[in-house]
Amino acid sequence: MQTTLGLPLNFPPVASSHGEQLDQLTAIVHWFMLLLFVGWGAFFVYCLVKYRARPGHTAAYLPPKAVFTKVIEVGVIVVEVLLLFGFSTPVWFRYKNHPPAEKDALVVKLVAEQFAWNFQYAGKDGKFGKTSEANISSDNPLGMDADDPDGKDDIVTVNQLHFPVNKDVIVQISSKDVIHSFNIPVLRVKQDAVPGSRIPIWFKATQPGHFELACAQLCGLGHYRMRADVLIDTPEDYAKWQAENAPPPAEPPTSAAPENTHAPQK
Ligand SMILES: [Cu+2]
Repeated sequence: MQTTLGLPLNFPPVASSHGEQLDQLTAIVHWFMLLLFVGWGAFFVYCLVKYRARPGHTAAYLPPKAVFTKVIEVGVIVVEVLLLFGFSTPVWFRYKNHPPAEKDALVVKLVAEQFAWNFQYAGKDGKFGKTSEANISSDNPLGMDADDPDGKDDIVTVNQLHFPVNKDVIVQISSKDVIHSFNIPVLRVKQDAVPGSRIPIWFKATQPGHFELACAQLCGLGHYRMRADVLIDTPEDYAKWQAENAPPPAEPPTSAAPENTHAPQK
């Protein structure tokens, strides 16, 4: 069984650079909570025995005057403040205050919908094609603008997120209909997809592999099947995937009357 800081938390494997720290934080919180649980439990049993009903002993409904309990209460507050500001906040800020630069990262746009994940990659030119609600249809779930030259080389996938290992990835998350939640357990990332907002989340994978993205927000009847394949590729495999999935180059404009060299002779 996998342990973290001596606790059998048995998390899924970690495949992101910040995941280890979050796991350690979870373990620290669990240790403190275990301490608190045992401490308060023992105190509770002590009170049950000491103040039990017995002859010659009547219950007094007065606030406690003991200094000991006050010390414990202050102790709990100190520990909780320490947990929040000493451990959680620094770990959170270290992750959230340092987004990678967009120019050095792979940026992917994501539009969630009932019940699928639509990804858009900028393609070779590094520019995302325009999208518009007006263009959305069953075979154009992102509403890509067919006339926009920036979008000609964009790669669009459904329920398939590819990215290279050891590279910063920024996913800009949005939703078409209701609130969904982008959750990749092995990367320790989770972010709500909110209609009308574009929320960035970032991570760097530390190992290649095939993992799962699952919606973590009950979003309707088909919620259970709202999942996607997460494929963390080696740089070579990613380049190969990109090349294989790039849309074919636009056909060069043909002249008004093309010469037909294969026309049957009359
Ligand atoms: Cu969902």
